[in-house]
Amino acid sequence: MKREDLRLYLVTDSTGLVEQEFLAKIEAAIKGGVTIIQIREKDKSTREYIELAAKVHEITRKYNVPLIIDDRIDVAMAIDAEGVHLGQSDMPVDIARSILGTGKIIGATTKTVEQALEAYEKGADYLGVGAIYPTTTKVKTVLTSVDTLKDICKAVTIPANAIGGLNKDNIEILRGAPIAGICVVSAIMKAEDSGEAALELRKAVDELVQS
Ligand code: TZP
Ligand code: MG
Repeated sequence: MKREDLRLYLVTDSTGLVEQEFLAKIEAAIKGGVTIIQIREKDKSTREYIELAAKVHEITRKYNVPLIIDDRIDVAMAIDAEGVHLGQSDMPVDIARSILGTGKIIGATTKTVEQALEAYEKGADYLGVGAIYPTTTKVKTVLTSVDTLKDICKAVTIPANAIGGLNKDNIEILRGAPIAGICVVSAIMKAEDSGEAALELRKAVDELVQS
């Protein structure tokens, strides 16, 4: 994967949205400037997860945007997604790599330098680091300081993204951290106009990362 692919990373949440709204939000967000999408579903059956992921993949393929599946290697393989994202309680990165091969993207959530080094050594392609701010998204997480984020970026040669409570008005805190981009859920999924939200975020993150 290219470092630039991580610039504006949308993690989806279909909670409270009917399927057509959900898919429309994703397409609008891509048009607005999202560079990579992760489907993250916690309450769906395997069948529902695969069906939804296939529909999202139809959209992402049209725009040449990589599709990552949270946690579920089986779902990623079922729809031939571009990759998976693994948390600290999910399948270890090296085992996922041996199943998926080198052609797929593997991302890992890490909150400490130690976890980051381990994910890197086991073959992760990129890291998600956070939560930087408290989040209202359904997730078990603790805060990670920007100093730790900077240390992680320095400790590994793979790209790292910041995640957690981020929006266009609060990412200034990340200035100077050598991140590849930011990951957001609410800032796009909860926006009335997800295309406009993505456009504004993309402008802000481009300015931040290139500085
Ligand atoms: N991992 C750490 S924070 C988080 C995840 C999945 C959720 C981020 O969601 P939001 O709405 O952008 O705060
Ligand atoms: Mg997980």
